[in-house]
Amino acid sequence: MMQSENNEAIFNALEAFLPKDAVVNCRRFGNGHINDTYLVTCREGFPRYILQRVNQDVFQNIDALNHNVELVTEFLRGKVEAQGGDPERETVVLVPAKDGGKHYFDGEGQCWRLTLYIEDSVCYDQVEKPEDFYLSGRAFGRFQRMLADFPADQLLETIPDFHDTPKRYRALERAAAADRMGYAAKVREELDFAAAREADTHAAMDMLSRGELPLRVTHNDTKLNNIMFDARTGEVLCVVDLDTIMPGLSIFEFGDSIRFGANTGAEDEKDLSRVSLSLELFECYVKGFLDGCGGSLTRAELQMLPMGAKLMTLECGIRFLTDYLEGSVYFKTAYPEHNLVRARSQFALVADMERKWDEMVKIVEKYAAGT
Ligand code: GN1
Ligand code: MG
Repeated sequence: MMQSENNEAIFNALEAFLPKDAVVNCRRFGNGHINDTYLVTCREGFPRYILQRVNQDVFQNIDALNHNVELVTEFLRGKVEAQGGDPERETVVLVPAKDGGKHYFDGEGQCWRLTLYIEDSVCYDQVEKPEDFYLSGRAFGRFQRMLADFPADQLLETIPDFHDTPKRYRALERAAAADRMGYAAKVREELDFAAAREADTHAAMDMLSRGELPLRVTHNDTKLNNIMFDARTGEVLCVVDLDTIMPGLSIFEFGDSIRFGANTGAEDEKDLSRVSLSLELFECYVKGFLDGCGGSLTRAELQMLPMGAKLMTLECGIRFLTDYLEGSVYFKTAYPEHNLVRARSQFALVADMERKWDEMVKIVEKYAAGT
């Protein structure tokens, strides 16, 4: 019945939530780099579910994480209900365990959660239709607006300094100096690429500390594949992957989507000639995000959107490279060089953004003028 590794732990976790004989099948699901995710099919009379084991190497303060996820899902449910929407399709619904808790810790201290699977939904790892990218931008813009009155003071910082780009760069320098795996010499070119942009890494954080960019409540992982589309209507249903909702910057929200979705190649593209910034997709997303934000962005935020895209791409490359140097202990990898391949693809995209900088700025100006 089970097709995955460590069946016993999975089975045991499922039993904490569901009747003993309910589950028919459980298989790996999605392409997340952090948690273990499974699609659970049950016998008739039950919906399908998503089971996740939360990665506690990454989320070291698991109680803070669970606190946030429970708070955020409740909050979003209230919002969707108030708008007359269907919370079971338009929000992530945590299924309580038999003991009443919304997260379950097994005997080994592993943390599990069960959520409803959204039927007739689809998510994309790459943009198939530009229109979908527009819709995802609008959805993330709206999502940010929806979180505007979230009680930020109740939100715990699950991963401190998550998008603090200068700190991410310093972590890379430390990893290169320690050179645990002996890879540093081989990635000299990549290290030089990052070093040449060290000054850039400060651009957003400096503005934040000077009060020139507002701190908002943000999703912080705005990849296209964290949006579920309705398979029948093509509309956006739901934003998923709520683990990193924390105070953050809108320009990074925008930027991470561009990094992932407006790349003509994959995040882990080996053939760098396929990696580039699609200005067409960039424009779709700008339009969508600004429509979704509905005039809530400040002039400084608007002006910094292109920099948000560059910084998120640079930062992600820095993170992949750091993890490579440290022996790939953070991101899931499919082969030994995977993180290096990812880092190179991110840096190639940064370089292309630099080539297309003036066009990016012009596109943003065109749409910002109308807000
Ligand atoms: C991770 O879990 P996933 O794949 O949605 C990572 C993001 C990175 C992303 C790169 C908690 O997201 O920050 O941008 O990989 N999440 C965490 O694809 O580190
Ligand atoms: Mg995800």
